[in-house]
Amino acid sequence: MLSKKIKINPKIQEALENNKPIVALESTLISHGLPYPENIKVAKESIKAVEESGSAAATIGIINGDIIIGLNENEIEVLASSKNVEKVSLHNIALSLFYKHNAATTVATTINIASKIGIKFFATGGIGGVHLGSEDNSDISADLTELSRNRMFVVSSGAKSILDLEKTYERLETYGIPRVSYNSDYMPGFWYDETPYTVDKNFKNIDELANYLKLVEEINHNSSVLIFNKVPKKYSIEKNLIKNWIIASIEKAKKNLVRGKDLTPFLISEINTLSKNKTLEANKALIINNALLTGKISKKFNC
Ligand code: PSU
Ligand code: MN
Repeated sequence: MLSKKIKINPKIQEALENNKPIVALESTLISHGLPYPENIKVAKESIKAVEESGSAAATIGIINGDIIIGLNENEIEVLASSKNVEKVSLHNIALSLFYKHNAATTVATTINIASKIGIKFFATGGIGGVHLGSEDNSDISADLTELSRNRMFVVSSGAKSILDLEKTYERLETYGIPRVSYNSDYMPGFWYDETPYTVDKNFKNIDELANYLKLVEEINHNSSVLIFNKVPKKYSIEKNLIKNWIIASIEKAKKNLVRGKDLTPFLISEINTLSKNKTLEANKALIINNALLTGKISKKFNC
């Protein structure tokens, strides 16, 4: 039986009961990844993109200690605009429920919750991964462990550019997580379109990709599958430009003693400023684009 702490939106309940395609969306990118009011627009446009493709969109978050599957407009507004929204991963989610907080779910917690109720697809911007300097600070996102523990079909533009992408790529392989893509030979770098790391398979056709995912399900593969979708060309930023912004913002984070779960939101926001919002525009575009692709794949998968 599902916990009373999990509240499912009637629209999503109906889709679950009738075996309709559903795409989960996360809320950390709303509360901690994008500034207000752009975050609300992106949240709404992502839902719209999923629905236009014929799937139901379930944005997941925590309101007053209840896990909501399918946040409504008011609830999205709360998570987008309140100052005291927690960022919850697996280590702190139960505390947040216990103390009845408002909280945003990361990739890790969204996957964990969505798979409990049988949602198979999830769209995000960029996953968390192995941070630069992990040899010293051991900062590795729980997104990776949760991807390894639940079978979810996850569309992203790779791992966030601020990370050690080579180590992240290798870690995915260690955990047995297939790294496939839609229309690119390499893993994308979030704000830029190509890293040097080759994908396990570049699918050029959604039918074939959906059929492959059916096989993954049929063999009861234990981990998630990562489906990479690069940032739309028009928004892709030159890698070397980004590199300088990353170095500068990591320096600033060190000076200000920003660590742990505050690090990723701090770096993203610093880099948005340094790039005069070029990275913000790329981030917005890729999130909506990923939602659209996920909706299409999940619809095909369901046929
Ligand atoms: N994708 C975005 N922006 C974000 C995130 C993803 O475009 O802010 C969030 C996700 O929720 C992801 C989190 O789980 O960043 C990673 O945080 P950390 O590095 O602390 O694990
Ligand atoms: Mn971390």
